[in-house]
Amino acid sequence: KILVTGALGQIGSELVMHMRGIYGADNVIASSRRKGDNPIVDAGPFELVDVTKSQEIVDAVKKHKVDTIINLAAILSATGESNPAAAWDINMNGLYNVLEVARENQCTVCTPSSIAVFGPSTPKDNTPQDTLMRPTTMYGVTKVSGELLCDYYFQKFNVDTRGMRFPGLISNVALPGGGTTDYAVHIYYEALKNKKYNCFLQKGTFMDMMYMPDALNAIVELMEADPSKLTHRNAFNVTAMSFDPEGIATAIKKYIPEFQMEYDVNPDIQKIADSWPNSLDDSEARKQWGWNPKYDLDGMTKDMLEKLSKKMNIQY
Ligand code: VAH
Repeated sequence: KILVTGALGQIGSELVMHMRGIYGADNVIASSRRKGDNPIVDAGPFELVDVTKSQEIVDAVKKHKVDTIINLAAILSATGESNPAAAWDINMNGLYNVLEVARENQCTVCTPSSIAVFGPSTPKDNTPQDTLMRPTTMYGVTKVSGELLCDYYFQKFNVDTRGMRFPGLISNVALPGGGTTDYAVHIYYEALKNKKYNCFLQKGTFMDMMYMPDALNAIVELMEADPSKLTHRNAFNVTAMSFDPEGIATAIKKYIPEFQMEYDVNPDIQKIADSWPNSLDDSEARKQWGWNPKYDLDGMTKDMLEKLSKKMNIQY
């Protein structure tokens, strides 16, 4: 049985449905610290779990005989800069609680990391799997610490922990919450609604990105990977594409020729984006567990616009 924490967030909203399609609805328990009006809550097993409250994790694990925890509960980079204490509490104390429950109940744990583990002193192009990681955001600090904590629980207590460093994730089901890469999601909604988008990052800000279907496959494939082949655990570089605002605007114009891009740079978010790599080297993930993304920028743009135009009932 699989417990997904933070299941009503950007990744969780799709991962729960994806995993229920593979493993059966009753074998994937969605959980979140509040119910919200997400259809997932009534589509299968759901538990109220606040990862900062260890007993709530224990209760869900024991009630459902959970053997795998996908820990998605987190505060993202931009929100984390405006509330660093909350980011530390949920991202670190929450992770610690999950790992302790996993140790006592023999659960496997997947906690996604992020390109946010890298900082200004990290090589920016083709960033290696093993390299300098001195992040300058609280989110990044919790993600690099989280990677080290997960590896510690693997080495010291033999808890089967695995993770991947996700780039910006683009999806059309649930909106992301307070990420630096969120512009690449909002731009598609705005392109359909207003045929223009006012971007908070400047031209030439290259970052790694990935379409959500590839991210969902990454989690399942890593969790199903043969452990004897994994020489890394937390966490694998994974990417599918790298683009800047002009790149995604050009991709959209292929389908919406009248689309206009404007710029109103947010210096705080620009600072975060500038501290991250331009492109990752994800050859270790490809070698050790067969990582192989399907969507490039054009394929993602075509699918995003098709899905969103149906969802918002807007033709283009
Ligand atoms: C964020 N979307 O922007 C997340 C992610 C790499 C970016 O960690 O904070």
